Formats: sequence, structure tokens, C-alpha cells
Amino acid sequence: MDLEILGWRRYSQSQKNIENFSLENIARVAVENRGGYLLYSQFGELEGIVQGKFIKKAEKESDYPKVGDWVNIVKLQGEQKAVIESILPRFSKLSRRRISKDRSEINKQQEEQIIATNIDIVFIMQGLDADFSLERLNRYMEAVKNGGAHPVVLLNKCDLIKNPTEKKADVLAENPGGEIFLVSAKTGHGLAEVKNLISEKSVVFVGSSGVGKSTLANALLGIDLQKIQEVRVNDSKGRHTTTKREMFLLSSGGILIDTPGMRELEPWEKQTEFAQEKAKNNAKRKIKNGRLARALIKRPEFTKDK
Ligand SMILES: Nc1nc2c(ncn2[C@@H]2O[C@H](COP(=O)(O)OP(=O)(O)OP(=O)(O)O)[C@@H](O)[C@H]2O)c(=O)[nH]1
Ligand SMILES: [Mg+2]
Repeated sequence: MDLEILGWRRYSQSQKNIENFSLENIARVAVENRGGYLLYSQFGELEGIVQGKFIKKAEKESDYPKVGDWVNIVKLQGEQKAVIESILPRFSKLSRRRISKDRSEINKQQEEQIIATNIDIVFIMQGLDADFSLERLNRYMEAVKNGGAHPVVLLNKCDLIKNPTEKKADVLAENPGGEIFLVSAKTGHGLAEVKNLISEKSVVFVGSSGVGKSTLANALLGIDLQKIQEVRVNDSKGRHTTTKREMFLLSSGGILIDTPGMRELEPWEKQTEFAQEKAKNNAKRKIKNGRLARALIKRPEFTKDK
């Protein structure tokens, strides 16, 4: 696999002092799945491993390799495996605020979750069936801009409603000068424009489950590489068909990352100290209330069968 088709030229142009890198020791993270990595490299596909030294240095989740990252590797002799030594600087990232559900992890409340890195365009996708929400779209826009990538809105399933242009006008009114496209992954409407925009760039698709991210990815790839599923008829939501973030290479030179559906993308970096403090206190109070409830249950007069 040539590093050029993985987007190395665009990446290296964005960085200083990168000329002396030995390309043999460079790979791009194509899949991240529960601590396992698939890398694309000059040696083809490699299983990426992070080891003691790397783990020791990593202070937080975002210090680990993410899809889109360029990494320094040492390939293991005679195996399609490589040790990931370090991550090259990220020129952009798409992050969201991960709210920990584990009550014992108060300090992780505001952890940054990175969806993808080194991306030129984030395609924010909404379905024109029942998924459309201007407020949600605005939160996505903010998150994308915070991370240094360029947002483009794709209003998909335009085949399903009568006046899709009205919806486009609504989005445009809120985002003057924004790039907004009406598309249909099913009929192919607007696909050529999307392809043109991608060109040789690295792009990522984000949006709720069932909006058609994988269908559009398949249409652009020209083959059904991605699994899709019928949406539930009653609420038009999908069933979380895509389960991991994964990179695909377009024959035209572009790099496309498909992601599992997510309803919200709460901006990470614009969090105020006040909001962080409030979240922390809420979590503490919840734990306290939980303890209190458990203590009451233990008392005989509060148990049900007495
Ligand atoms: N009518 C219509 N249906 C579409 C269009 N695009 C996608 N669909 C349908 O929407 C459903 C969900 O599509 P997916 O591509 O799996 O959606 P997704 O966004 O990848 O969903 P997750 O992987 O769960 O995040 C499928 O039944 C598709 O056939 C479109 O443009 N028009
Ligand atoms: Mg999908």
C-alpha cells in the first residue's frame, strides 16, 4: 500500500520537519476497536500493538492512537504486526465530550473522546425523514470547527420528502455561507458533488444511526463493503449497524471514514469551567443519594417484605 493513497502527501505538507521520516516506519490507523488497531502501511495491513512504554506515557484516552492517526511503527519480523511507537502530530481532530456512566469515575466525567483525526472534511449527515434537527446540527457544527476540520452538511434521503430545498434553506439561514448538500444515497442524487468535494482528502461521516452514512459510503466506494440495515419503520431510527470507526480508500484517491451512529456530538473544547464543576457536583450528589437509598433499604422498615 502506497502511503500516497493513504493521504501522506497532504498530511506531510501540513507538517514541518517531516522530510527525514523513514516511510517504512510510518502507518495510518484504519480501525480502532477496543484497544486493537488495524494499520495501513507500505507492508499492507498490519495489526498494531501498543506496549508498556507507550501505555506508561499515555495520561489520558486521547493519547492513544485513533482512526486517522499517522503513527511511527516498528514492524515485527515475519509477521503482519507492528509496535506503535508514537503518534505524529494531529492537524485536526473530531472530538466529543464523553459522559461517563460509571458513578465511580467522577474525574472522568469530562473525558475527551476522539472520533477521528487528521481529517479535512467532516460530513455532518442528517436524514430528511425524521432525523432532521437544526439545534443538533448546530452542536455538530461547533464541535467540528473546534477540532480544526471543515464541516459540510449532507441532508440525506431527499427522495423521501416533498420540499427538501426548504430544509436546505433553513440550514443555510442558520449557517450563512455554509456548505449544504441535498443528497440521496439511494437514488444517487448529489453524489457526484460529494465525490468532487472529497477528491484526495480525508473525510469522515458522522450523524445519528440510520441516516445513511454507510449507504452513502458504499455508493461512493462503488461496492457494498459496508453492512447496512433497514431502519425501523415506526421511528425511522436505524439499529446501529456500523459498530466501529473504519477507514476506506476511494479509487479516486480519497480516504473515507465511516462511524457508528451517534445521536449527539457535544462539543468538547468549549466546556466552561462552570459547567465542568456543575457536572462534577451532580455526579457527587448522585453517588451520595445512591448511598443514602441503599442505607435506607437495609433498614427493616424500608424493606418490601416486612
Ligand atoms: N429512502 C432512502 N433510504 C436511504 C437513503 N440512504 C440510506 N437509506 C436507508 O436507510 C437505512 C439505514 O442506512 P445505513 O446506511 O445503514 O445508516 P447508517 O447511518 O450507516 O447507520 P449506523 O451504521 O447504524 O450508524 C437503510 O435501510 C438504507 O437503505 C436514502 O437516500 N434514501
Ligand atoms: Mg453505518
